[in-house]
Formats: sequence, structure tokens, C-alpha cells
Amino acid sequence: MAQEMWTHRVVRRVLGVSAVAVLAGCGGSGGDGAGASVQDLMRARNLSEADVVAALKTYTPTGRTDPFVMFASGGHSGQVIVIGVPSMRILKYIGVFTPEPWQGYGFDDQTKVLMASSSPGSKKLTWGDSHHPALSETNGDYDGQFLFINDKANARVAVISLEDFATTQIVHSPILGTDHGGAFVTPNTDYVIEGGQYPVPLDGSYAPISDFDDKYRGAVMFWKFDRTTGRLDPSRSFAMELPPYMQDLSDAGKLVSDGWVFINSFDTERSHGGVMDGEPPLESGASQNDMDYMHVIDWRKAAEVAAQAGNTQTVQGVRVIPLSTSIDEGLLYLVPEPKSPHGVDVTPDGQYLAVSGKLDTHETIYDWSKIKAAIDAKNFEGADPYGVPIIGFQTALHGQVEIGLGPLHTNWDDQGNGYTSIFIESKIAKWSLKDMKVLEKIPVHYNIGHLATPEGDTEHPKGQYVVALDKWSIDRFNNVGPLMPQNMQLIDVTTPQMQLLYDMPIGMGEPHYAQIISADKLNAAQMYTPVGENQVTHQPDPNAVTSEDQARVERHGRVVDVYMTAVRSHFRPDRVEVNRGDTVHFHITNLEQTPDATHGFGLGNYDVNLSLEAGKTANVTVVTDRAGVFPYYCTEFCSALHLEMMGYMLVKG
Ligand code: RUQ
Ligand code: CUA
Repeated sequence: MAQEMWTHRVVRRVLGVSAVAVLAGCGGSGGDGAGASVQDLMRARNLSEADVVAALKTYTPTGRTDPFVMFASGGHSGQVIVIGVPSMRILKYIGVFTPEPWQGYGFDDQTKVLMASSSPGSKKLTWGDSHHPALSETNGDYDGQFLFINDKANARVAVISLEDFATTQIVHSPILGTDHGGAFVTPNTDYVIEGGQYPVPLDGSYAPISDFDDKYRGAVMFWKFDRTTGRLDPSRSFAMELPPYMQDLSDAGKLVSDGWVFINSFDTERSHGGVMDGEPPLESGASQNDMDYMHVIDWRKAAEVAAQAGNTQTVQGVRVIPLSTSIDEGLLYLVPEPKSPHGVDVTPDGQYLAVSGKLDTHETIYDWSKIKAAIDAKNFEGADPYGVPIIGFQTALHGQVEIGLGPLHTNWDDQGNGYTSIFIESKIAKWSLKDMKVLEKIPVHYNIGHLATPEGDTEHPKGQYVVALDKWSIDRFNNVGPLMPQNMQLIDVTTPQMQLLYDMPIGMGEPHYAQIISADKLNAAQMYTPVGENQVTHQPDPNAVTSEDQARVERHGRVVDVYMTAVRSHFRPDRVEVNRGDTVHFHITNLEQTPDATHGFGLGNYDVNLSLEAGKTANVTVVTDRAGVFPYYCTEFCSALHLEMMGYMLVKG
């Protein structure tokens, strides 16, 4: 009986009185029969009071949608994962740096070009290491229009249109070997920031490792974003040469610190391995000094400097501001920061910068006005070996919060609190920025990397939740063998004590960072309208056929163009006769204008699969190198006669 009363109490607290009535199956505050069934379930499933509360806070009945949508990177799967919060239901897996057959991504002609053209060498890249998603911003808040994400392995940045949640552009930075300080956007998405990670010679040449200090360099790219075209514009982009430190995460200033960007770094010792030659391994060589350097960059002035002829050098096609110019023009400063930092996170008001030093126990908070005052007064304590002015640690410091072992990354809520992931302790600390002290810690399972709060890196965080992006899951889920899923843990931060609500296994790559947007800011199209749109260009496809009577086969010598339509439940033409050695271009338009009426186009043996969402046109080219009979068929179960939706490619030869 006590438990039954408790159940009603809890249900009432979480959902309100009317829900109690519904649960109890009557209009009153609960009767024995109905209440008992909840308790029976609790007993049978061995659920505690807290479990039931957690369930009530996350369970989302059929037909209901989530108030928040999270975009998580997929790590070395090269993709982006879209997840509803708080239900933690996976909504989509977006192909970005890696072919994704369900979406036809990397299989049709345009997305093949997208992947090939961003491949730096002759080798066509088929994977990327996606780390940090960045939603486009207007006035420092997410606007729900675009998503950017970096590829650490190959120094690339991709643009995803949130009109259709599909990748539309990938750019490569030839001067960076790798990137990690991206993608981050300036408050109006003027620039997408991509900081390099491991120093290399910027011109792409070989230099012996003994020349590390002289020939190797760091760099940061500022990709100019053109909102009207939805594209990064390489011709208006520029880079800054940086000392050969390992630049890490960055963040753009906002409000009072708008116009500036902050980039952490590690290995300011410039250790570069060589264990076999008696030199210290990088991990210890890079951890000798107590302090590394935060880079403070005046990006707005840098953009002006880069725009003036003679100020930049063109390196591998990129306009680069040399280090000496940055020093002379006052574009770059350093501030000491506790060793091996990871996240630098600007507070919502732009006034403070929180730095997490992985080998330090503090969250170090810098005061932007102190940094700016030191810059204006030229109050420096010295310069680094490359002549970059250094602002004194104490000069810039606001204070330090004793966080715990291995602070990594911070997001904010709407109450003036920071949430910092603590890797070594496997915990999240909630701390007050005003009081500079930890309020509470909650354990997570296990080895947390980043964390994300709703709109938690904007000017207006929404609070309510924090999601822990845990690297290890060990014993949390059913055993699926040695390669275990990562674990995303949803935590309620509105309760007096943070409450763990839900464990979500991510068995499809390793999320490094995620951003969470209010769902009402997203407004994706449900189909391509009018019929015949190309997904990559977002323009009418020149090869679209917009009615069945335009479907045709055209032969020009050895080249065959097949203008095909798809509609429930047939392709037209449903028979294509060609000769061995022909080049066959399929141009296929899905004529449907019904939401979710997607068809696929699978052609076995030729490595072809297209996704044709309602109204979309896609193109694919095959060279018929073998004779035979090749059925093509619809790969999406679209209708009762889906199995009949097929045709033959007959290759004579
Ligand atoms: S990262 S946690 Cu790019 Cu911080 Cu991996
Ligand atoms: Cu169209 Cu199945």
C-alpha cells in the first residue's frame, strides 16, 4: 500500500493530476486495481521509484515528437547521428564523409564527385573522422539552417543542409594535415573555423623531423560561409599560420568578445616523438611544461588584413597570413593555460572563457575584459620562441574552480551554471559561475568525453538536460563482443540533484561532440518540390524528367542516356538494352509528391544503389564492362507491388 501511494505521488509530481487519473483508470486519485498493475510491473521488472520517474520523463508515446534534436558526430564512422531528446530515439544517420548506401550517398554521380573532389590525393577517400558538429548561428543562437562538421583525419569540413538533412559540400584544407579545432562558427556564421591539429609543413612538402621547429607549422582556416548559396566560398576564405603547437578545440567569442576566437593547444614543448631514437614518447614529451597556450585571435581584423593585397602568401591555393604579419598587425596573442587542455568554452554572455586542462584538476576561468585590457595596454610578460606576445596567466585569470581529475569540456544552462565532463573521474560536475564552486557531481558510465546541453554553447542555453557522451560502456548493455557501443546518458538537471534518466547505446561510431537544438527551430522539407530537384545542388536537375511521357533512352555513339521515372510501382523504362562497353547514364526522377514515398534504385553487380525521395532526381553512371542480364529493382518497400517494381538492363556483348 505504501508503494502504491508512492506511485501516485510520483506520477502526480512528474505528470500532474490528470495523468494520475489516466494511469489509475478512473477520475479520482487512484483505485486499488489499476494502481496495483503499475506496482506489479515495477516488482516484475525490478524497477525502483527513481526508475519509474526516469521512465516517465523520457518515454514518448507513438506520434509524439521530441522538444529537442541532437546532432552527434559519428567519429571514425564519418557520419552524423540525429537523435531526439529526451526520448533518445535515433531519427537519422546522415552520410557525410563515408558512403552510406541507404541514402545512396557516395553512390550517385554527384555525391561521388563530392567525395572525390574533397580527396586531397589521388586516392578517393571513403572515410572521415567526424568530431565536432556546429549548427549555424544568427546573433549567437542556433538558427536551424545548416550544420557543419570537421573530418579530423583529412582536414575537411562538410556542410549539411537542414532543409533536407543531407550533405551538400565538402571542402579540404590542403595546408592542414589534420584538423581538430573545428567546426566552430562565428555568431552570425560569417566564418566556419577549422583549426589544424598536428603540425606539418604547410606547403605539403617533405621536411625532416629534425626541422620540426623551423619547417612545421600549425594553422587555422577561416572558411567564408555564404548563406544565400549555402556554401563555403574558398575564394573568400583565408588561413593564419600558427606556431608548431598542437592546436586543439576552439570557440568563437560572442557579445562582448565577438570578433575574437580562442584556440587551445597542447604540446607547446614541440615534442615530436622518436621513442626508437631515445627521445621521449609524445605523451610524456608533450606534458613536461605546467602550462600550454591558449591562442587569442582577432578574426575580424585578420579578415581585413587578409583582404589587403600583399599581406598574405598563397600556399597550396590558400591565402595564408604569415605568423610575422599576425604579430606585427596584432592579430594573435597567447595566454598560458593549465597543461593539455581540451575544451575552451565561452560563457553565454561572452565575458568568460572556461578552459579544461586534462592534466589539471581545475576549470580555469579567464576574464575577457582582462585579456582585452592587456592587449590594449600591450601588457605582455614576454613572447614565445616565434615572437607571439604572451599575456600573463594571473593578468588574464578570473579564477579557478576545483573540478576533479581530468576536466574536458563545458556547456552551460540557463541558470548561470556550467557542466564540465571529467574524464578520469567519469563524472559530470555542475558548478556555479557566479560562486565559482562545484554544486554537485554525478557519476557517468564510463569515461566521459564531451557533454551537451540544449543550445548549451549559444547565447541562450535552454537548460533541462545534459547528455554525457561516454567513451566506454563495459557492463551497461547486452554483450555484443569486444567492440562495444559508446554510451550516451541523458541526465535531468532540473531536479535538486541531477538524475540519470536513460542510457543509450551508440553502436555506430564514436560521438565526440553533439549539439542540441530546440526542435521548433528546424523546418525540414518533406519532399523535393517541384519534382526534379538535385539533392547536392538544391537546384532543378538538368536531367530531370517531370512526367512519365518524357521518359526515354537516348543513344549517342557509345554513350547511352536513360531518362527514367519512378512512381509506385514501376520504373519507366523498365527495360534498357545496351552493348558491352557502353557508358550508361541513368537519370532517375521520383515523380511522387507524397511524404515518405521513397523509391530506391538498386543495380546488382554494378555497385549501384540510389535513394529517390519524393521529387528527387539522381544520376548514376555505369560502364557496362560485362555482358549479361542485370535486373534493377526498387530497394525501398514502397507499395504492395514493390517487388514488381523492377526492370532489366540487358547488356549484349
Ligand atoms: S574531441 S572527445 Cu574531437 Cu573532444 Cu574527441
Ligand atoms: Cu518503389 Cu519499392
